[in-house]
Amino acid sequence: MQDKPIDKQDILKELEELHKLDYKYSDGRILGSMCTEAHPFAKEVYFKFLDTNLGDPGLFKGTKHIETEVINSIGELLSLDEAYGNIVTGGTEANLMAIRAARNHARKYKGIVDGEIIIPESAHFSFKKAADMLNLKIVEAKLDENYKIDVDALKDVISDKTVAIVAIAGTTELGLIDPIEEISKIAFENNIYFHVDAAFGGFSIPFLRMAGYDLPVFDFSLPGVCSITVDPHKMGLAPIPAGGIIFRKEEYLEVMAVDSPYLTVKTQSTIVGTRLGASSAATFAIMKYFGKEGYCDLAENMMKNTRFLYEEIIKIGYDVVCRPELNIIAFNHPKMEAGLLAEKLEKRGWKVSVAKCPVAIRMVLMNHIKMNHLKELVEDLKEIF
Ligand code: 0PR
Repeated sequence: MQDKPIDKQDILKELEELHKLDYKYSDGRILGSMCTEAHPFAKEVYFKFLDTNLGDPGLFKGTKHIETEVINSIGELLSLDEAYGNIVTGGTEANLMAIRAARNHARKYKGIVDGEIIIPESAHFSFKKAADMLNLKIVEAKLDENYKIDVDALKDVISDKTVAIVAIAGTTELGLIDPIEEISKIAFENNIYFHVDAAFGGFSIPFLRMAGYDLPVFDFSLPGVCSITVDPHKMGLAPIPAGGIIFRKEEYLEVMAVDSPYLTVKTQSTIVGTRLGASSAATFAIMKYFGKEGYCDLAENMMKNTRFLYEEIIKIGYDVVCRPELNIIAFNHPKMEAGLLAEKLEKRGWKVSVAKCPVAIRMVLMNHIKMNHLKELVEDLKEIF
């Protein structure tokens, strides 16, 4: 740090120069991100609540009420009358809280000490972080030929050390939904904690179902489901950071509670202490602003774009990995390696990512990708072919 204060204008100039190095969602070139530009109204509200701290909710009673309302609204979307949980920094923290709740619950009620979690091969890497931090062993459940959890293989790996089973509603690489209803039954019968990671799909599957899309149930209407991750900062159009963790019962928060004697509340279950109220306020605002109708339109629009690109890609001759269930498309050139294809696209300005399972170009069609961008992309894909 320099000794003397610097003029605001000079600081801003330096920051703007650096900001220019960032890609902008509005250019329509970011095809490998699950985040998008937050809605301007959500950003406005976020700014107003920047100084609120949900780590000490007795000081910020209004903002705590807002968080509770948001959790209840998301809970209602997920078929839960009374929801418990928090708005956190993202899917990673939400998954970490879920696995911590499962581990502590199993320790308290079943006496399991060296616990294991069963996650699909398609699970987001946040579960590896959670297992590492919580000292749990990861047991992978194999996928079937459709890249979804193979339910029989899952049954085979359940043991008396299993503290949680995880399934995904909107996988990171392919946007697929695991057979959650079947897994819920297995978890329920075996009295095992079942967490659904709907970080990506949670803000679109319920709305697509309302709009008549034939997508499976993944929520608390299934009795085995104990918690769900749903991220407002992905398909919810809330500003980063906004993740959501919803629990079926309060006892899952209670088993994580530690004493916080000098605060205005006497226990705390979240991982983070001082935490943003702005994320809750912005999520509250955007959910009210869109309503179910607004989110239905958004989700349907992204699916229409996905269908358009999917059909065009097939017409050109690329091999698609699977029929998209949500707004993610993965495909390969019949003769060109995915890495090389990604490089060629990158040279033309497209920021794509390469999926690992299976290796393929992966495109996430978020709200910042409009039809004009897709038409340009199709032209480039034709030329490269
Ligand atoms: N669960 C699922 C199913 C996810 O896809 C992700 C993130 C997480 C949990 C973790 O969420 P947070 O990153 O909010 O903690 N999926 C994306 C990914 O890792 C996140 C992302 C977003 C990556 C924007 C790149 C990017 O530009 O691929």
